[in-house]
Amino acid sequence: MGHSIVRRGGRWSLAVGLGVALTFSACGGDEGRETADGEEAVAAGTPVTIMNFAYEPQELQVAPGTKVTWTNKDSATHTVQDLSELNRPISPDLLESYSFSITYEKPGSYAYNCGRHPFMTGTVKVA
Ligand SMILES: [Cu+2]
Repeated sequence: MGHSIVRRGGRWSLAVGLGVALTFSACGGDEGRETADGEEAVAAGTPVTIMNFAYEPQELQVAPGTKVTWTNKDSATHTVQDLSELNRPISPDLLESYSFSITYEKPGSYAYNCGRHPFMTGTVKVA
């Protein structure tokens, strides 16, 4: 007989504190379009991946009014620290799989970096 272990293999259903809903970003699909049913679409918007201590893409061009969403895929904790005239407060610490978004309303060039690793830099160009 033995016993069977039921595994929910292949299904990523991680619940974290802070009310952050994780989407299934580990399963391919760089579109950031897979929205979890009924939940706030954290991954919606133009995605930037934080990986290997770098932002990818490092430079991003979007239209005004675009929401840009960073998702940390490193095991290290990172942040998104706006360095532009927006004077946005720095993001919370982004643990692995956490996301953070900024909506850019006006045309311009918006630099940011990681508050923990200032050598990690990126730019959002809004035009
Ligand atoms: Cu960092």
